[in-house]
Amino acid sequence: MSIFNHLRFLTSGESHGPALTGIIEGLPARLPISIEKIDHQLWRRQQGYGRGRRMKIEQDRVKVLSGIRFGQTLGSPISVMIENHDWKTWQERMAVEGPDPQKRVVTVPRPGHVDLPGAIKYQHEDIRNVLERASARETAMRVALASFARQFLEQLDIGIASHVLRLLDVQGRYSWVNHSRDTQIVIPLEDINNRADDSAVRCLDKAAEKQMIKRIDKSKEDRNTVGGIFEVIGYNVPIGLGSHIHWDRRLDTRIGATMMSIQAMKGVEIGSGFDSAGQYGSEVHDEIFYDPETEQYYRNRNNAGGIEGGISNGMPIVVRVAMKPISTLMRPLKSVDMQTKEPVDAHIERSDVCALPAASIVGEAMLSLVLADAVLEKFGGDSMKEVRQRVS
Ligand code: EPS
Repeated sequence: MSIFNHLRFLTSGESHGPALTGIIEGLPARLPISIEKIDHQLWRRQQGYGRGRRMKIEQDRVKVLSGIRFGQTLGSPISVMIENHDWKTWQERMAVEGPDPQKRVVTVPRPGHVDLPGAIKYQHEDIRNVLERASARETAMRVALASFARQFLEQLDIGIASHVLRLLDVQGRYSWVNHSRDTQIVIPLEDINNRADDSAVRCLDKAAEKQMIKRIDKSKEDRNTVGGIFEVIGYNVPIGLGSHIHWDRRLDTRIGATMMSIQAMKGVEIGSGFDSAGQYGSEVHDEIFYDPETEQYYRNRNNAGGIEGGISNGMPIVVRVAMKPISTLMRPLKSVDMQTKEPVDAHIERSDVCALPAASIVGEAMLSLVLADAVLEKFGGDSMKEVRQRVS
C-alpha cells in the first residue's frame, strides 16, 4: 500500500499515548544529519496563530534510536521517537493494560471527523479508540521523518518552501502558480520560508495576514473553526523525476496522494489546477523558449506547476492544498449518541481554532518525502558520494 518506490516509512503512536515513533528506510549512507535541523522543523510545525492549549504543553524534540552514527546515516533503518508530554495527564485513560478506571467513554461522533465511520468499521464502543490515532498529532512524526529526506534534498540543492495562500475568504497576493519573472524578483524562492516563518499565519502578504488573524479571532469568539489553502513549492528540482509511462509512477499522482493523506485535507491542485478548467489552452500552457547562452529551455510562467505528463520539467513544483475547518467545534453541531441513538450535541474535545500554518509545514514534509523518493528512484546510489556523482 504505497506509492513510494525507494523510501519506506512508518509512523505509530496515539495523540495522548506515551510517544510517537517512526522508521524511515532507504536513504543512502553517509548523509550528514543535524538533529538541530530536525528539531527546527518540529518547532516550525508547532507554530501558528489559532492553535490550542496542547501546543503549550508539547515541546517536540526528536530522539534518534538507530541508523545514525557520528552525525551521518549508516544506510540502515533510522528509527526515532518524540515524547508526548501530555501523556502524564493521560496515563490512566490511555493505559496499555487493565480496565478503564474512569469509564469515560466517548459515544457522540463529531460531524466531519472520522469518529462515526471509524467506530463502525473497527467496532469500537469508545470513539477515543478511533480519534487518538486520527489526531493530527501524528504529523509531528511525519515532519521528523521527512526532515531526513529534506536534509538529503538539501545536499543536492533542492529546496522546499510553503506559505498560506488563503484563510476562509481572505486571499494573499503571492502565488508561485502563474508567477512571472517579476514575482520571483519580489520574493526569491529561497526567501519564502524565512518570510513565512516570520508570520503568525505563514502569510507573505502583510495586509492579508492582518485580516487572517482577525478571522481566527472572530472564529474563536464564535466558538467556530476555519481552514484555508496553503501552497508548497519545491525548487531546483531536476528535470525528469516521475514518469508518464504508468499511472503510479507519475510525480503528480504521488504528490496528490501524499498531500491528501494529511489529516483534514480535502483538495489538491498542481499548478493552476481548478482555474485551468475555466481557461483556454492558449492561456494555460506555458510556452517553451530556449536560451542558447545557458543552453537551457525556459518558460515565462508556471501554470503546469513544474510537472508535465507526470514528469518534473525543471520549473518550481507548486502544489496547493485545501484544508477543511477542524471538525471539533466548541459550539457543537447536531449528532447522535451511538449508545442511546438519541439526538445530542457532538462531542467536544480540546482542539485548535485553526491549524493551517502547521499543515503547510506538514505539506513541506510530504513533498520532501516524495521528491527524495523520486530522486533516489531516478539516480539511485548506496552512499551520498555515489548519489552526488550521479545527480551532477
Ligand atoms: C488534535 C487536537 C489537539 C491538537 C492536536 C490535534 O490536541 P489535544 O486534543 O491534545 O488538545 O493540539 O495537535 C497536536 C497535538 C499536534 O502536535 O499537532 C486533533 O484532534 O487532531
